[in-house]
Amino acid sequence: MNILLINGNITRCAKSGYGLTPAPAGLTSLAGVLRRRGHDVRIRQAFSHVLPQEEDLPLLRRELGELLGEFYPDVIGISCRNIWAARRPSNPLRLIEYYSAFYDARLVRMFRTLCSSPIVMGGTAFSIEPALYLKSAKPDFGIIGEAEESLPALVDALQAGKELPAIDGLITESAADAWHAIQPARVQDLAAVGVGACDLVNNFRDCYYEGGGFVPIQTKRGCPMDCIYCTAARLEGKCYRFRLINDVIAEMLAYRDTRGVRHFFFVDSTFNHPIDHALEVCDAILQARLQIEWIAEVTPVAISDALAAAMKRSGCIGLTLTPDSCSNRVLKSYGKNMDTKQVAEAIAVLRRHKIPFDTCLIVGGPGETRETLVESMDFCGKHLANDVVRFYDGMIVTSCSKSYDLARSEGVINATKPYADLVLDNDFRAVKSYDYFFPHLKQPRKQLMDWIGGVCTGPRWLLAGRDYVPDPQSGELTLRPEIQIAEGSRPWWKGLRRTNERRTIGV
Ligand code: B12
Ligand code: SF4
Repeated sequence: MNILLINGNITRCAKSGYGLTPAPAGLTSLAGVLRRRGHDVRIRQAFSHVLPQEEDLPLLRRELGELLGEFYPDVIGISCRNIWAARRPSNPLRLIEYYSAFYDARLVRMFRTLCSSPIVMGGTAFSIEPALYLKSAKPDFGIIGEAEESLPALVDALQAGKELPAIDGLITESAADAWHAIQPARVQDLAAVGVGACDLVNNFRDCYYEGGGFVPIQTKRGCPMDCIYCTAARLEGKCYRFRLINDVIAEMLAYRDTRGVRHFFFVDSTFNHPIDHALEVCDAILQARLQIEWIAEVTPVAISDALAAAMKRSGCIGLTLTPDSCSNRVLKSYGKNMDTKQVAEAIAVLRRHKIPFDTCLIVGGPGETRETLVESMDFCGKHLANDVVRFYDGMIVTSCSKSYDLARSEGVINATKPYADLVLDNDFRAVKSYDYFFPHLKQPRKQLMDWIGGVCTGPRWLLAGRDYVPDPQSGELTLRPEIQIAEGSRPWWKGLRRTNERRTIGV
């Protein structure tokens, strides 16, 4: 069959914490499996669905029409990655316009006017909030979770024209309200994933690499840790499953040799845990003499000198540390299973091995008080005074995370309807309660932000709600004009400078 896979993600705030649009790792992986089963597959990036006005829809129709002109699909798959659109809506009073589902729904509508091929949605955002997509975009099918086995099964069934068999993770609009009961699809043996079809993404360098991009490579799935806000348990499960190391290296080689790229991002939820596996990946890179540069997100609990040395030798040029807080009380309430001593040790190891890093914190989530935030800021002032630290104000609560049960038990979230319905009913107030931000202080957000702004004073510290603003032209979130990124910095945060280096360090 002819299968057209569309990447709907266009979050490309290259100069912000959102980063350049990541290459569609999920679609590449799916395309590899589908092609090996004899299907003719294309992967395309959509652009015009996020243009601000409905009057732009003819542009979208033309863009999709051109795609269909060169390849008539029997099935269309749309990958939905981020829940939020990270751009200024054209109508700020319409809640759905803050969500990528609004834009992906345009894709579905336009395809419907151009062809009658069945449309399947999937991807991380779809898997976390399927009802929002099913109710607003109305695809024929959705697949919750990892689709390397379920999508081929669906395609086979559609080709055979028979009644659909039971397929893991498969959902349709009629079951939208019962989505919690559907187990996400999961590939037990990642050998079945093989090597992704990186040659099928067109315009790869321009879309995803030039201007600071990193090519996504996954070495494993799953995470056994218990951070309360995290969706990994739903998306990938709690047990590690490892890809064959030969497949990982073969995929990097294929990207390097066919696309001329040499910068990679290990997209495992945490690259360095378990340490043995991370060491194995570093050794394999060295043995294969890949001569590449790479970055990853790492947990402070698993950084040894031996690993840091191996990472550095194999081409690591930057890491993102994700302690989420630097107060022991909050580390506990966020379920982080570490203390600030371990965070400080991890920082010391990275410094010893001269590995640049940035650090991410979530401010105002469950257990956070003014005192704990000051503790965190003190720690950052002591250990990270001149480093890049990204402070995200508010913990986003999704109904598949532990923080949801907690926020409900505290009465912070007391909505009686499912999240998707709140969004579609334009209920701003109820939806706002899913952004957990010092709810017990009962102070307006602006007041709290002014206070946090006053203590968030490092010269290279970013406070998301203050420092990320919509670009006046495109509406995409970007950094405030006084925060500059030096041209060609990889990763972007290495080149971060404030033009008004105004601040005193620490609290
Ligand atoms: C690595 C990563 C990043 C890296 C990406 C680096 C790179 N160059 O690729 C960085 C750090 C830059 C990043 C940034 C962001 N990320 Co991120 N990221 C991830 C992470 C850990 C892995 C994504 C990945 O590549 N997976 C590997 C591929 C193979 O899997 P996959 O894409 O899920 O695809 C599978 C399925 O989803 C499905 N599928 C996918 N497409 C389709 C299509 C169809 C038709 C079907 C049927 C199935 C299907 O099948 C695929 C194969 O199994 C995920 C968490 C996670 N564990 O998934 C978060 C995640 C995707 N990120 C998320 C977010 C929010 C962001 C940011 C907005 C964060 C921020 N505030 O800055 C930005 C946005 C970036 C952008 N421009 O879009 C969210 C998205 C959902 C949400 N809550 O909105 C996730 C899920 C984490 C979370 N909080 O829950 N991210
Ligand atoms: S936040 Fe990271 S370390 Fe914590 S549970 Fe999620 S994937 Fe694992």
